[in-house]
Amino acid sequence: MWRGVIHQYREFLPVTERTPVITLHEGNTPVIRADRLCDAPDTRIELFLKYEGVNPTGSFKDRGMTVAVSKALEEGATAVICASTGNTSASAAAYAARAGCRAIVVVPKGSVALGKLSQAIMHGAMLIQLEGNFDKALEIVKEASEKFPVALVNSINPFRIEGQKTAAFEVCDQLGGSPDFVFIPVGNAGNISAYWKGFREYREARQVSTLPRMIGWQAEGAAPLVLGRVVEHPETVASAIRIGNPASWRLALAAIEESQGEIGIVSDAEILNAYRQVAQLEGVYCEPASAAAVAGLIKYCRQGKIPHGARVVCILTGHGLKDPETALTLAPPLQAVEANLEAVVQAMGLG
Ligand code: AN7
Repeated sequence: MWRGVIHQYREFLPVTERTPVITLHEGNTPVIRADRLCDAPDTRIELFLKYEGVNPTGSFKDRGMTVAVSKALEEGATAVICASTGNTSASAAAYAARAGCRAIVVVPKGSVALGKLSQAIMHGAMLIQLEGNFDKALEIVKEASEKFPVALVNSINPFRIEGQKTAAFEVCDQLGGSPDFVFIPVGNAGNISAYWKGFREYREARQVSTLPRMIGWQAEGAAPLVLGRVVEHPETVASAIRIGNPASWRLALAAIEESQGEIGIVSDAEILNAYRQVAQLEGVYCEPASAAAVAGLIKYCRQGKIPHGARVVCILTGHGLKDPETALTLAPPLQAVEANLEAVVQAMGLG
């Protein structure tokens, strides 16, 4: 039985026998071969989708949350707090529920996808909507955690990064070696930093002999790392990465530089196109933020920037069901037909 990332990768994690392990058996997500998405006549790449959307709460955040909440509990915390664009709050709420401690989640009002809000509510978190964006929320919870006895579980908590690096170990274990390229969406920049740490540690431990290039992607209206400056009013259809002042700024730039990678921009139109393409060509449903990496991949492939035969992994960070509202905006208004064969045949375009 798979028992979660702490059990699986214990020797790489800051836990001891005294750490109470709070797990939902996260991790062990599939790498799915994808042959249609970047199909080009002259360049064949070996593409895999790391489907993190099938984690217990539907996103990669569970990997970091199992470690952060377990350590918080070990240190005697009775409440955890986070700022979130949605997925962190869903994950914190679930793991806190399992640990029997309180969760306080602070989210930007009106810009969290419905699935994520419903999770925070169902798991019994205290949900505080802020008249302000994610960056402001993060500032506030940081200060709150310094002044009150609540443990911060955003990715500035190093235990979060420790847990999230297990995704890199898994990719290597599943592929039987390191990939050549990793495509990944970047918001608060914790995940790209965590993957790079994971790949490096796995090589140091001689589990793999090479390292991938880290290729990060930001949305056009929320691209501080690409622009090299804070974005005061970040905007993008991908609400999960609507972040203007990423906490792991320096770590992310180091990952890109050390891996001889790159960080690029994709537009909302490119994100929505990729969102649909990966669902319709590969049968894999991810949320818009994850599609930013897919959009980057499609762009990169078109530009011929990936060598023939390269092994590429694209990280699909969250499940499409998190944000059904965005999916529905892509379809014409749904209409019903009369309940008889003729009406249905006509609707099929065969009448
Ligand atoms: C689906 O939940 O920041 O660069 O508060 O939900 O590590 O921030 C979510 C981020 C990518 C970006 N894909 O990862 C939050 C939050 C999805 C996400 C990202 C997020 P980071």
